[in-house]
Amino acid sequence: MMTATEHSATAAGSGVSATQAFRASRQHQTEDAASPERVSAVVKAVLDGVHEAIRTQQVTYPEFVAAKQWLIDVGEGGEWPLLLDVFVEHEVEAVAAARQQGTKGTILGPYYLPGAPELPAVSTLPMRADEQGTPFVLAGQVRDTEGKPVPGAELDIWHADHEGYYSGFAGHIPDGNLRGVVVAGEDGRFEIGTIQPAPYQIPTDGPTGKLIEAAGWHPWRPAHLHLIVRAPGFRPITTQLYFAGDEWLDSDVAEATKPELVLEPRSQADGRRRSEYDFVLEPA
Ligand code: MBD
Ligand code: FE
Repeated sequence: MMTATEHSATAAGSGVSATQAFRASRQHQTEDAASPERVSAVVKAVLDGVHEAIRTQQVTYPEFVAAKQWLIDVGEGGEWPLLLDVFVEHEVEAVAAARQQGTKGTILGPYYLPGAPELPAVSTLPMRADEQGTPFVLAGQVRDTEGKPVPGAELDIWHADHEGYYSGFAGHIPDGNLRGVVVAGEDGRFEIGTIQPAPYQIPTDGPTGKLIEAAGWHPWRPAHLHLIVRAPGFRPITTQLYFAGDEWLDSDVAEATKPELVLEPRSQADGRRRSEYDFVLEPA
């Protein structure tokens, strides 16, 4: 029997959905094949790192077999997007960020879904009639690096619910819940009504969760809002916003927090919590 706060959001369910979402997003992207030199250099560096770990840790045959089984399980559970985004993406993002101006970015993660409905500059995200969680407003302005408003900038926003579950990846949540593309006004301003998400826990019943448990790490990400902020002629910014005081802010399992991305919500007159956050886009 499930209680009101226990759901069938299994690792296998969300893992397979994340893999499908990744495949679907790939169909819209065209990429040049990497040169043989590049493939050789990068893959050799990765393998060198693995070999080095085997030597320094004196890895045994039973450990090698356990690793092989675990890697098979990651694939079968559809958890490659989850695993790679939790443990690897932050480093790819850091390499990219070193050449970027404007608002800090951070990792995309596995739970973005394109095609959320467009909403006016002042709007409330689609949510259940009885959506739980502290009502919250994110308001601000999108500007360019010279300080001029970017009219009609899009804020593609998605986040978990008050239990840390994402629509599209947990069967008990309606499709599209807490997802939307908010179109800023002519002055670049926006005001998005939603609820504050809960911290996110890596599903403990899948291979990624099993690894975390076996290693004695914790499986938590601090509560966060995901955003892609975009406008024609500008480099899109993929980022996340966090909440001051969050228990997991300094130990995010995905290592994706940055001090510039932490909100300090205040209570506003209508009882909702509110944060102001302005985004700065650099030319493409
Ligand atoms: C998430 O919600 C997330 O944002 C990342 C990066 C990884 C796993 C779950
Ligand atoms: Fe997330």
